[in-house]
Amino acid sequence: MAKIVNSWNDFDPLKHVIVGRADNSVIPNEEPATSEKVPVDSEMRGMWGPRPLETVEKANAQLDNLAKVLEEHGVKVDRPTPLQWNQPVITPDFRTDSMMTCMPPRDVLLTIGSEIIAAPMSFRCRYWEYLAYWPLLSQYFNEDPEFLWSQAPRPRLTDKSYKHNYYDEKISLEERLERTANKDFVTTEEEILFDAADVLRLGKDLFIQHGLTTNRKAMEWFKRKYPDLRIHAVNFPGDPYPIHIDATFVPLRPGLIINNPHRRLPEEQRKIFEANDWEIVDAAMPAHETPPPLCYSSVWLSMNCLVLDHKNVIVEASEHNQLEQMDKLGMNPIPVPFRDAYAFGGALHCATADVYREGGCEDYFP
Ligand code: DAV
Repeated sequence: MAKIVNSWNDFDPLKHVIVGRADNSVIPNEEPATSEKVPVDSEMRGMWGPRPLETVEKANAQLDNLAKVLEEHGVKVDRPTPLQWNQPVITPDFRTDSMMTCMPPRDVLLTIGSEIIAAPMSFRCRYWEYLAYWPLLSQYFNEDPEFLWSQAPRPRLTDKSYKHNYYDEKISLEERLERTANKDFVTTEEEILFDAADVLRLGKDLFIQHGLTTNRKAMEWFKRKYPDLRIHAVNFPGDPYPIHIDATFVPLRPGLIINNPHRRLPEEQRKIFEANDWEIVDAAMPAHETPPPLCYSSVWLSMNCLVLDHKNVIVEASEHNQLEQMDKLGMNPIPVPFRDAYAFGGALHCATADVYREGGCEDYFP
């Protein structure tokens, strides 16, 4: 019996990680609050069905290569077991016609110390996604006597969990930004909802983005679950589609964090970083003007990097501005091609979930 699960942040030396798989991925059909999360000018609107096999194969080739690079850097890599995602989700409360994928593990699995929590996601199509990781978590449970295998309260996702007709296609960008600033989002406070990728872990402090995929009730749940940790709600008023914190606010090492210059952390919320001598640096501009085809995310996946330790960081190979910035910040960037996987749910940080990083629960903001 050995310790398998341990991770308190995104930058201590990475030793064991889960890398997603694109097999059987589906573009889910519309359900409450999905169209609100897809940008109005996106080619994805109204589109659904199994993703073209050729794109799945290309994504898998890059995911396999990422796994290989990680192994070359001494990181153990595990892979999920994809389901046949092209099946309906039926519960006593709703029915939706398909599931999605197990490509972005970061959205689903949240590692805090020796615990991994499956998130209570707000998408109906992602209701069973955690099952792809259950064989791995079962194995960790059998082998690591300290591993805490957890599941946040499962949401019912009835119609009460969403504001209906909240955004119509005519809403202007200004109105959207105003809603973000007013913390007025498409999901309601009916029940606890969060995606793991909205939670930024920095030891004793969790910075949680309040947005389209995470609500206030989730913050309250974290406060009660972890009385020894400090929970901070953060929001980024420049983001018209606030989904996940990892293309917005990305720590590189203790004391250094990059922030999306279009989604700057408000003055009030910067204070805790400044008071503790953390440097918040504007992230470099993305190298691309548009995301790749059939991709939900923005060009800011450029900053969605995977930090291996306080020096080494994996950055997408075509993101030359970001690669250069890493170098200037004293990091050693390792370029890995990954754009073919973006459409399946994100970049290098999204595509992984921590199992083991060295180090413990530090207090960076005493
Ligand atoms: O900028 O589109 C992507 C985050 C994916 N986990 C964005 C956020």
